Amino acid sequence: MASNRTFTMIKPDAFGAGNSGAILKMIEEAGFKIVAIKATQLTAELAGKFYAVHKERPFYNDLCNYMSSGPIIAAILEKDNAVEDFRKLIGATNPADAAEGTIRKLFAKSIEANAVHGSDSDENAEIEGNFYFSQFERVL
Ligand code: IDP
Repeated sequence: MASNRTFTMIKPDAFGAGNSGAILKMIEEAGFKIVAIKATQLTAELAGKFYAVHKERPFYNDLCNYMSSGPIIAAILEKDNAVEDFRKLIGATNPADAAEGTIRKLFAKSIEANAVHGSDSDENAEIEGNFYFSQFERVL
């Protein structure tokens, strides 16, 4: 059975453009409950740990620099079928390919500065949520 939680970040481009509130509103209107949330900023080293799975990809260093270039919002979201439904809500990695009405279509600037992160599996949602939040910083 699919887990009912996923993990998201509002990335530096969207935070910096003042779109965090509009994005969180879309998330809640799509039926997700925010069960943990914080504003924070990654160092390049921490971004490197978060995205370690992409270490061999050509965009890895740029991605780590970009993700540490400004504040972000990290959050854990709850809904039935959370991982899959949230990936649908955010749209394709490249905003040029993202469906109309998706968060990335509306707010992303480029394939790198693409407004939001969404976990790609239940296992990664758990790992990524634990990267940012202790048990005391989330709804049980
Ligand atoms: P996803 O975030 O849609 O799951 P991934 O392939 O896991 O996409 O890539 C992680 C992040 O790395 C993307 O959200 C984006 O910020 C960045 N990224 C992915 N592909 C590229 C690329 O070709 N050039 C630059 N940045 C990229």
